[in-house]
Amino acid sequence: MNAIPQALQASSSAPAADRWTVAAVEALFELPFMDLVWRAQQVHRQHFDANAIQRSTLLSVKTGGCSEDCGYCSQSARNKAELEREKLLPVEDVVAAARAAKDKGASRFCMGAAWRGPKDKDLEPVLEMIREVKALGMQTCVTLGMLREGQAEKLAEAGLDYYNHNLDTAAEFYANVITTHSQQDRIDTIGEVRKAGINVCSGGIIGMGESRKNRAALIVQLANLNPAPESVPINNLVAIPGTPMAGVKGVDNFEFVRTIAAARITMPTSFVRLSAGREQMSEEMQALCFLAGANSMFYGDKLLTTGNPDVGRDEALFAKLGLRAI
Ligand code: SAM
Ligand code: DTB
Ligand code: SF4
Repeated sequence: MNAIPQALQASSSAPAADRWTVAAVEALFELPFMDLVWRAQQVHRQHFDANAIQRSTLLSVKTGGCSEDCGYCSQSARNKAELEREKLLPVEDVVAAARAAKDKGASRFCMGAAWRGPKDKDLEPVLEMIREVKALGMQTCVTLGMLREGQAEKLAEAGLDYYNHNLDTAAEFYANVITTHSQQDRIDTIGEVRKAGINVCSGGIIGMGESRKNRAALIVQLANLNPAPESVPINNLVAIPGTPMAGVKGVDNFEFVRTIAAARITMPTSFVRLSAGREQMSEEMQALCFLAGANSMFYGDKLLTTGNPDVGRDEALFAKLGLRAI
């Protein structure tokens, strides 16, 4: 017998924009785990090769000293995380890192800067990074904070493929984590990115003390962005010493997998990225996330300031699971 309510069963038609409600996504979270993962895998297979995973490599091109007070972040000047601040890296160092990432099998290179948003003078060298990384034949992504009018167009002209800007957590929980900007500021930047014709990469962090309802509400916000982001990073909080989140317990592994499954079901054609926190996960946990519909990951020994599984370990996992990189 199939215990899944009719309304929650996979249908061949894509969900209309604004279809998802918090109640409907909470109902997904409440499904028996096996039913939820089965449903997510079914949706996944309607739109993707279930054995193919997209791989992006990250590089922090400007580290630390950020004016914002994001409670999870090692790079906020207000937090006490142990971190070497760095100025913007020279373009040639960035291109060398991108070339190395390509040689190891990454298809996208994502450059992050610890800024509230870029000043116009900061943007020029970043545009050069984008042009040169793109010339290597890689997809490009940057995450530079909030954009002012006209900046997204410049990024588009340089050939940028994706802009990462996370909603991070549900609107109702946002002020518990960040007070120096609002979630609406972030939604506005995503609007600028869309208007410029750049693909949107937007997701959030799980395990910051939010409720299940908050997690469902974040997924609903992302799914209803109209269109949903092409790429949806789901980060498991890395509780970094010296940040206000250092002592936060995080969520149970199954709850994290449920969140991945809810993202997959509500955003059937988006790449769902198993993002920060992979270093602390077993291989079996990662396989469960892939089974629940994650089909993208950060690949390379470092995220921005914290560790990620080394490339050899990931290659071994791909071989064990018969996964193919895209
Ligand atoms: N300053 C830009 C911004 O805030 O968009 C770009 C860099 S910021 C570090 C990019 C994203 O990394 C954040 O929005 C957050 O989702 C994620 N992140 C940062 N620190 C994290 C942590 N300790 N654990 C999990 N995710 C984290
Ligand atoms: C995203 O959602 N996660 C990445 C990327 N986008 C920029 C960053 C994760 C950072 C994890 C903590 C750190 O390494 O500082
Ligand atoms: Fe960190 Fe970005 Fe927040 Fe700055 S804006 S503190 S870099 S997450």
